[in-house]
Amino acid sequence: MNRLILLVTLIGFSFPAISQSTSKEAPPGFDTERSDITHGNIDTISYTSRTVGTTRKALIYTPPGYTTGNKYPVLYLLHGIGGDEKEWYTHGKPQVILDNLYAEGKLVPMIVVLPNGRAMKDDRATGNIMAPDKVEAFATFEQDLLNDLIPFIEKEFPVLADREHRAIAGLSMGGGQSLNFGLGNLNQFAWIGGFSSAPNTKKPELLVPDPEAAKRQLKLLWISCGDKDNLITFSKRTHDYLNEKSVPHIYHIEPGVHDFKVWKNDLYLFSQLLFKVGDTGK
Ligand code: FER
Repeated sequence: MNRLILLVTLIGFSFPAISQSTSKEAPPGFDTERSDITHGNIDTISYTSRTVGTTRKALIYTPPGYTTGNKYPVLYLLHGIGGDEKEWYTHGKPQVILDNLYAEGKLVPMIVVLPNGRAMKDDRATGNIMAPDKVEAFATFEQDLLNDLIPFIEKEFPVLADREHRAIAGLSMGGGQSLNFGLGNLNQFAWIGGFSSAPNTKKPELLVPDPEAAKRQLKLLWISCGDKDNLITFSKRTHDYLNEKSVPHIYHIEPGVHDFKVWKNDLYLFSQLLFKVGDTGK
């Protein structure tokens, strides 16, 4: 049985075809900090970027019970056009959402890296965030991620450094980056999520030029969007193409607009799927 189908069956979504729409919503309190559980830890790290020629910052979340005696899979979680490495932390409280999920035994222990996806010398979200050089820097981040940040994380932290233990996901511009970089580097990423992906998302034929390779290599391809988000066309066209080429994926449309209510819910759902069927051999 195809592992994606098995996965989807196990987590309780119905699976009528190659993909399905879902209407799952996180329960009340999923993003409320609890004092009765153990918490993970958030730190800031700095790495040398040969791509940009500067020292760059990222946040890193290590899970409750983290120990350097274990090795962890890694999720790279990317921000949007108006954000930086702190955007998820400030507006999305991923550490609270994930702490609560760990307390319920619903997550595989993983490290989450929150990079700055605007790979240029001044990588702050100031001035005209739509300026061409700033938008271009979101594409340049592919090189920074692959050649600078990932090697740094793998040198400094106890991580499982293979594609089946590496995930990439993000919101909006970060969703487009995740689909572009993930699907463009299937030798590096087996778990890919685009939340409300922006117009930087490559056209489907460029994004997945070899559907058979994608079918073989993907463990999870998640595409989600709010139903009232004007950017939904970019998710929909990707979903339509994947369906046409029979590439398994989850297409999650939920009530909402282009905001963190949707993205927090996406993180809640997506994170629970990660790294759960990747260890069975291949
Ligand atoms: C655009 C509309 C939205 C665009 C980018 C965005 C580069 C990104 C939005 C976000 O990250 O929230 O035309 O062009």
